Amino acid sequence: RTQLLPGLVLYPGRLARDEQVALLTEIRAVIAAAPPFTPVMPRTGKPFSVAMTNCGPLGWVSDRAGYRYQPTHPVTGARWPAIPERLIALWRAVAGYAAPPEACLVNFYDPTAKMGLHQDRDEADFDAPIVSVSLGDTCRFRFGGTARGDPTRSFPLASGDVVVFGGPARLAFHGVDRILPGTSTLLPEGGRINLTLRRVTEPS
Ligand code: MD3
Ligand code: FE
Repeated sequence: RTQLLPGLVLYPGRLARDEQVALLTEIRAVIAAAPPFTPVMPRTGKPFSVAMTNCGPLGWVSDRAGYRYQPTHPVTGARWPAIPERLIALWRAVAGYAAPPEACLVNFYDPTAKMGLHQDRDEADFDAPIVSVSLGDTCRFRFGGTARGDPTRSFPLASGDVVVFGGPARLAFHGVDRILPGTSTLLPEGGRINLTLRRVTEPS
């Protein structure tokens, strides 16, 4: 593990290839139950370039009404499928937070997709970290401070890398500049999948 910045801990290659393959099989089952949807920006309705789905009791959605967590899929109306046990185990191993994750947001990047600089602040609990798992092509990830104008750094995130964003990093601005096509053979279709494990509600 490498502490890159205060609160930002990188576990390069935390998942071996066979673990990535097993996790991918579980994510395929999540997709079958909860098909990826294209969220749109609040008010403007501009579509994201990233497709998304979720597993867990709550899932993150965005539409013209705003960003929020909800228990059901915005298109099918079904409850989100369960978070695979191997992701719960990963959370237990790296999050340093007793309560289990409530949401796992699954982001799908085609080779042209990107995610602009943003903060994740739709959760009621900022004490819990966010745990990120990358699968497939490497991306250039950008990470700054808690104010939009703060200086940023970028670093690659490769398949099997796990990052924990806690403490002062939890409310930092971050985004994905670009996908580096052809950098992984994990996904036959190419592109990148990112999973983020999150607490959403205040611990009771
Ligand atoms: C730092 N996802 O889903 S993962 C997101 O690669 C998101 O799909 C990116 O940003 C992706 O919101 C980045 C790394 C990440 C996730 C959440 C964070 C970094 C974070 C929350 C706070 C600080
Ligand atoms: Fe984010």
